[in-house]
Amino acid sequence: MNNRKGFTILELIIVVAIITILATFLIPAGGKARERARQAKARSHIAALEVAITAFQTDFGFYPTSQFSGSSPNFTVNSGATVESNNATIIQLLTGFSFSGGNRSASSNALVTSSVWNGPYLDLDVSDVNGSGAMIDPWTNPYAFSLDLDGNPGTTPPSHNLYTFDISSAGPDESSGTSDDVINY
Ligand SMILES: [Ca+2]
Ligand SMILES: [Ca+2]
Repeated sequence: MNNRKGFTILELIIVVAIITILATFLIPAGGKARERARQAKARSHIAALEVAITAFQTDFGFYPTSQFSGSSPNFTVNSGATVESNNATIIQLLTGFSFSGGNRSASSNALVTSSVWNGPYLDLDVSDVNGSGAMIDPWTNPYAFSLDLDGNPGTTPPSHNLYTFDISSAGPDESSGTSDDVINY
């Protein structure tokens, strides 16, 4: 009787071949599942942003922006202001936090500290924000925002939701304006 210990070379070759064949099928499937999960996360981020921005607008009468004047509780959008695109500004006004370098601190923005502010409208983890305080998508690129400030469809951006706001992620290819973008329009 053959008292065998360990593997023969042939057996090892067969095992390696089987693992290679399995990996060929499983790794792309795993990659696709991860990509689907990232896309789902981006869609859920945008849905949460839509709710948060709308709730802010309900309280203030305008979308989150640094282009305002007046004092609490009577704030108005600056005349001539047409759009707010600053991701970090919008995120600060929605969360009530100023994010910087992986830390967050309570915002001292006049809107946030006013009695009108009834947030946080959005809860974010520091991992959802980059070092400059901008909210990032699952591919670590900042979301692009265009929030209408003047109610005038003749002034764009926003280029799609003329009276409300456009939000977009560049998606898996990390390039904006392509078919894999995750958008609210
Ligand atoms: Ca406009
Ligand atoms: Ca894209």
